[in-house]
Amino acid sequence: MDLNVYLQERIEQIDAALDRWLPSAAILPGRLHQAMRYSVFAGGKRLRPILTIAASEAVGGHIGQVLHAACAMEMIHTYSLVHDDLPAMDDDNFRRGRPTNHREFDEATAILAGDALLTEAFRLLMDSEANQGIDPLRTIRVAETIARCAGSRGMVGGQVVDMESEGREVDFPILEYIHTHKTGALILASVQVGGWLSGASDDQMNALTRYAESAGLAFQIADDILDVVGDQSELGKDVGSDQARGKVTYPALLGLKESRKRADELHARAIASLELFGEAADPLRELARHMIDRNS
Ligand code: GRG
Repeated sequence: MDLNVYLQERIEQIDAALDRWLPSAAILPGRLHQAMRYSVFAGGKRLRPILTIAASEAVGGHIGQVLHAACAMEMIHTYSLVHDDLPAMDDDNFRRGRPTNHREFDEATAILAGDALLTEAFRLLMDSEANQGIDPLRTIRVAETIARCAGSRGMVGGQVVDMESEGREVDFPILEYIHTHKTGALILASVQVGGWLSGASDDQMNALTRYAESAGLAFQIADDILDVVGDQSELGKDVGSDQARGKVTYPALLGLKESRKRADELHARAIASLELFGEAADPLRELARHMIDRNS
């Protein structure tokens, strides 16, 4: 399969659906809706929604069963970036190659746009039309998983420990906690949701979970490496910011060479976990490579 063609097709489907489901800037409160759309349509890679769709395809499902959930994952991801960039957190000026939300609008609007994106994501997950034909228990399980992965036991928890660790000496278990929670939890949820909504068996769910855990951690190690060796214009954000903030990263603890080796090992583990799916998991296989070989 040609990954670029696959990505392009999926991105177009996801963007069209996001445009349909996000409130229009013509609806009150227009500025808030404009701010939500500003960050959602700022040119992200759409990795999480694509993983949801690819996981569904791996278990014999189709995009129509999971598109709403895929878009919800992207809304939650975007909210996390908007809040992460705020002055109270990373205080960043650029994201996805353009001014951050609070720079383009104002701080209160950015906070509320993030809040509204998170809330809208759960509305969409529960959308009665989008859930037609899906066992309601699966929908409940999906919402529960996403809430857990995004909350204090997942992404928010990872963010808090990351902030608490800035400028401190941190050991490997804490670094792994940060990475598996701040980044890994949402990637895990994205993959699991695709499987559940498309009727995956327990064996298939276990395999998808192993895949997502390995690929998610490899993705974050790649992100740490890019912060050291990446190109600012391709990344669309500042390079070297982790070190400047005294953040704990893989390259800081293990060095670049060992970090790359660890990412490769995790990639191999992710691929091995997909064996039972055959060709249907080719998109997931290609995505795992893409997640560590990327330059943005
Ligand atoms: C504020 C609750 C809260 C959480 C913030 C996601 C996050 C947690 C912080 C963003 C900072 C960061 C570098 C996190 C690591 C995860 C990561 C690599 C995010 C960027 O994801 P990409 O590369 O971004 O998929 P695009 O823009 O392509 O969607």
